[in-house]
Amino acid sequence: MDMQDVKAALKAQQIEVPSWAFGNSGTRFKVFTQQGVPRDPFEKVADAAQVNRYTGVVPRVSLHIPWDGVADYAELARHAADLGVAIGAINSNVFQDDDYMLGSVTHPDPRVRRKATDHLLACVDVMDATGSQELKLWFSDGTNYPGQDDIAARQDRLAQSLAEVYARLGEGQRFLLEYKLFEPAFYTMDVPDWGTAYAHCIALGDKAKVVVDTGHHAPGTNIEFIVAVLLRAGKLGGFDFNSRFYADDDLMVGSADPFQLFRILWEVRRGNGFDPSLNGGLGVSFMLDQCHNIEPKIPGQIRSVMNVQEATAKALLVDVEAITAAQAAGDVLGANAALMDAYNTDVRPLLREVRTDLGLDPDPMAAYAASGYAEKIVAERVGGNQAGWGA
Ligand code: RM4
Ligand code: MN
Repeated sequence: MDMQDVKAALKAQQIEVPSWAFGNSGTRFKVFTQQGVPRDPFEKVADAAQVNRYTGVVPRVSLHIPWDGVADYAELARHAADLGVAIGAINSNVFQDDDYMLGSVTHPDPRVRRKATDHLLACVDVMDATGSQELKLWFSDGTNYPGQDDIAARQDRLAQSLAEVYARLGEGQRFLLEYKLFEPAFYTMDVPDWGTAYAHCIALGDKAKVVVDTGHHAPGTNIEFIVAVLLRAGKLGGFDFNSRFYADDDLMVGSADPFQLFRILWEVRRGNGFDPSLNGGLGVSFMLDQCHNIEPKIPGQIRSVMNVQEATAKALLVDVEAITAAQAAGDVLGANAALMDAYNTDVRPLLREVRTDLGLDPDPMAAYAASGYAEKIVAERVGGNQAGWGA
């Protein structure tokens, strides 16, 4: 790739930010409040638009329903468009109702399963109203104790619900099935790994893809291997990017292990995953799913977007001819060096150029800090209830 192509690819990359990252968050021990935090979905979208304003590569914001429930979703979509962004993935939530203690779509009681599936169908209505093209399905369903429920029967219930939701998807819409190893269920999760998600998606068809949340694996898991395999199978729908040191930490992407992020994005490039025409024109979605518990939220998102861009730039700088030749020749050290040369390149000057070309300030963090927006929202957002994770 010559430098012009690398720059063009960086300008074309789209990263999506989560609405919930702008609200207050914390751990089960304490949620810390911050001044100026949004009080409703309209304010969350406004903050997401700031991330786009200073990075130029964040055209969409994901919603979480019912956290982002509004009376008129078309109005929310218009509000987003006025601010230069659009509504991205609709994230369903079947994990915060008392009825879901023993599961949602896999619950032993058909009444609860009906209620959960109805929520998923209602999320497709929100997609229709907002122009969103993807539904993200994450299930907290599972069991805590051996013998608690029939593992295979729960898979049947899951398959049934997914089939109903799949049938409801319109033209140009898809769902992304997310897996997670453990938590909140500690013995079995009903969608614990990419294999289970893949099996359900394969059974349904092209509109069902797997989403890889980077925080949802066992320590030491080779995530880039999963990415390569899913891309090869045409089943990688997207990412929920975040970083983890221990469990599902939801820290800023690229902060705990930037080398892992690079390795993932290299496999994306190798598997043609940056091609927007992939997956019937829906491509691979590069979404963030994180929380900013102690850092300011908008700068936290800007930093995260920059981290993804830096890792992407390094992946784009890998000399494909050199690595391919080394691989073919069995030159282990040469192939590894081709990868490491790219990783060890300082791509910050290149990204500053990309931003300048786009008419942006080359330093998004400084530009946002100087804009006065942070002070403005602290002064204006007085009263009301601050949005918070789970509220
Ligand atoms: C889950 C999963 C989902 C996210 C929720 C908040 O662990 O990662 O993608 O919507 O958390
Ligand atoms: Mn996620």
